[in-house]
Order: sequence, then structure tokens, then C-alpha cells
Amino acid sequence: MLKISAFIFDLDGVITDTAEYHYRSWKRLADEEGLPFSREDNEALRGVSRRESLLRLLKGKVLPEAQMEAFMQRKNDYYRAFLANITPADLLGGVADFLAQTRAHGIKIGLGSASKNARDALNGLGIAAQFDAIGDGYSVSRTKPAPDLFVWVAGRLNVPPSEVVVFEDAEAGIAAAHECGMATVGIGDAERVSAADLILPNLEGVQVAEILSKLGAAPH
Ligand code: B16
Ligand code: MG
Repeated sequence: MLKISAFIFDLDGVITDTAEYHYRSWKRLADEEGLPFSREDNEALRGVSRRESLLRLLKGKVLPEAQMEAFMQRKNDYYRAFLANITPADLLGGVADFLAQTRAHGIKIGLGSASKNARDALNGLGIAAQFDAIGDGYSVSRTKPAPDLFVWVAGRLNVPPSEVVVFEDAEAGIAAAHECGMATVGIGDAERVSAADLILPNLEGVQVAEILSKLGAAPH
């Protein structure tokens, strides 16, 4: 029977909805630069690194590196202004309870986010201390769908990848987890996370025991 020792959570789309702040920040930059950018375009940036997000926003338009850097910096300044106001009220429904249950079951807790601002977000949300390991946009160089970030977090947790469940809202994140043999729970839009082992709209009212049972894992 499958043994599970750790849960690794993605941040944006699983723990909190920073996607809206990322959207407004990219949108402001795009408007200022006369680049077309819609909410629909923003959906393709979910879980994608800052640089890759800019490349997708530019839709093939090539810019000198210095300009790329300046655009990323500006977007990040806009984003950090939103982040400065983030509070525990920005936790998605059910997250606080689910983390408490995870802890009570003796399951380790890790973060696996592409964001370089992940630590600040966790601090604002008031949950940083609940994480046994935090992997963010600085931890590895190859981004999701490469498995590197989740493998890095599992290493920090001292747990083999086969004993990890990853909670993700992005297709690339589900692929990254499967690539290193981790089980997956897809959160949110069922189509986007259709490859996940288990799909849930969110963590509201979700029981850890139920997740373990549905994944065919031994109870804790
Ligand atoms: P930053 P996640 C991702 O967070 C966001 O979904 C994505 O929109 C963002 O571009 C990326 O983090 C990088 O964020 O600019 O703060 O380094 O879903 O991996 O938690
Ligand atoms: Mg995400």
C-alpha cells in the first residue's frame, strides 16, 4: 500500500489567489506599453515563472535583455504593492483547517512555488511557520514542468518522492510531480488539472483521511 509522509503545496491557486494580483500587475505593464493582454491570456501564465510569463505576454516579440529585465522589475514592483496588503483573510477557503489536519496526522508540510515572492506571501498570510520546507523561485533553476523544485523540497523534508502528494492548480505542476513519481491532487479547473490522480475544486471541507483513502494510501 502507498505510504505518504509529506504534502507539498503550490502557492498561487492552491493556498491563495495571487493570480488576480499577477494579472493586474501584468495588465498595468501591458497597458503602459501598448501590448494586448487579456484575462484569458493571463490563464496561460498560471504557475509559469516571471520570465516565461513575460515571453508569453510578448507573443513572440523580441526585446533586448535590459528591457526584459526592466519590464520584469516593473511588473514585480506592481505585484509587491499588492502583496504588501495580503493578510490571513486572503487564504483560500479550507486551507487553514487542512494544514492543521495535515500537521495533526503527522504528515510533513512543504511549499513548492515558482514565485520569488513566496516567502513574503506566506508571511502575509500568517502561515510561514507551518511549513517544514519552503521551495520558491530561488530554489532551483529549471522550472515546472521540470520536477526539480518538488524533488528539492522533498529532499529538504527528508522524504522520498514516492511518499509525497503534491497539491497543484497548474498543468505544468501536475506534470512536474508525476515526472518524479509523486501523487497529485489537482485543485480548481478540472480541465486544467485533468492529469491529476484526484481532482478537487478547492480545499474547503476536505479531510486529509479522505485524500489518503482516495489515493489508495495507508491511513496516518
Ligand atoms: P514571481 P505558483 C506562480 O506561483 C504564479 O502562478 C505565476 O503567475 C507567477 O508568474 C510565478 O509564480 C512567479 O512569480 O514573479 O512572484 O516570482 O503557482 O508557482 O505558486
Ligand atoms: Mg499555482
